[in-house]
Amino acid sequence: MLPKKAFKTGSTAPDPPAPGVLRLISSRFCPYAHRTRLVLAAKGIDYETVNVCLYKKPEWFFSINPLAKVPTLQHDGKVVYESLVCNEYLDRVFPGRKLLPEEPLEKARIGMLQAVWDAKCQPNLMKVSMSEGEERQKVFDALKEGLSFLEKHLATQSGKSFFGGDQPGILDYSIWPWFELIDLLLTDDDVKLQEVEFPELLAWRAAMFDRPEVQTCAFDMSVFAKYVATMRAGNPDPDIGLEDSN
Ligand SMILES: N[C@@H](CCC(=O)N[C@@H](CS)C(=O)NCC(=O)O)C(=O)O
Repeated sequence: MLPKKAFKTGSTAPDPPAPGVLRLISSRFCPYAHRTRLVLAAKGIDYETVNVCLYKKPEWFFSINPLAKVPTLQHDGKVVYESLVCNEYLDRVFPGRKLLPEEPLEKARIGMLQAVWDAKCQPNLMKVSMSEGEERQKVFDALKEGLSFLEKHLATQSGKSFFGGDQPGILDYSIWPWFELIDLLLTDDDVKLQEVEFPELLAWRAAMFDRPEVQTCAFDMSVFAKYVATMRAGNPDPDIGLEDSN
């Protein structure tokens, strides 16, 4: 039985996954790993989890993934890492609902929105939560500029709630972890997303919250907040909330 607590520097590597078993090397509070957990849940794929501590990385992790980052998948002797690569691999290899569009232009559109998210939204969202005063307002404006591309795309989808259409697709899951955390990241009133500016995106967020796969994977916000407090105190605790577990 694999422990829930994170493997740390000096730990013995767990045995490789048994044949046919998919393993996710993860970290409980990582939004990138969360992307992959969402895809696994959406497609109904069985898997086991090995949590690693990213502040005191186990040495053996580097021999599986040279970057030693999560998420990393192990599957029948193969290794796949980088969240978007993992998600595409899972979508292609496993049966279940297809999350990536087949149609080339549709696939290109999703890829371009992902690039906008990566360049203009995700970094600014993190910066807003860490900056103050004028600088924070500047970063918030840059974030809103990025988000307006997503807003416009949703507005062109005539009646479809998700970037994937009637159901969430690969992009919905890859941007969701940050939207789930948005109330922790954008705490003050002057940096809240307003209904009048982002009606589509806020409706999308509400629709995502209703999805069973999103609910299954949801972060426990009170534990997440405690984790953030340990980070801010300079001593991140990847096992917070697991005091009674192994
Ligand atoms: N581009 C990577 C980023 C993954 C990532 O940065 N994960 C963090 C945890 S949230 C990590 O593994 N950090 C360890 C490190 O940067 O060395 C992906 O999409 O998978």
